[in-house]
Amino acid sequence: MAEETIFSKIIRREIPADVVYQDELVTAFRDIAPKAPTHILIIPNVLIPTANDAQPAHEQALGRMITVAAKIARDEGIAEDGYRLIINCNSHGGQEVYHIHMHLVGGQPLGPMLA
Ligand code: DGP
Repeated sequence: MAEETIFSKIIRREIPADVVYQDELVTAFRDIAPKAPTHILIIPNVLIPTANDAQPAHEQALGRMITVAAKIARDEGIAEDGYRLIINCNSHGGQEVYHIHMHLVGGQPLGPMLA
């Protein structure tokens, strides 16, 4: 069994976070240390530690993360100019929190890499 992270507490609303979207599969909230005017994390409600742990049974939640990202981008007014979706995996990928998450970053032109 993978160990819960602080993100499980955010899903259950046990600690404060600026949650912008939640449904039965995913939760989205503003990053605590934004690297762009819009920086939102989209996570599955089920604990999947890294991209390496993704299973066929997770495909609905993982797919929902992208459709929700697109909805949030529209809501934030950044869809037309564009944005970046990033999933970091393990140490070389720069992953700090071991509950898979998609960064939605935008609101300004982005450099070659930003996460
Ligand atoms: P990564 O390096 O891909 O694992 O990114 C983890 C991100 O999670 C990082 O941008 C900061 C954010 N983060 C970490 N702890 C918290 C928290 O307690 N609340 C919120 N809103 N964001 C957090």
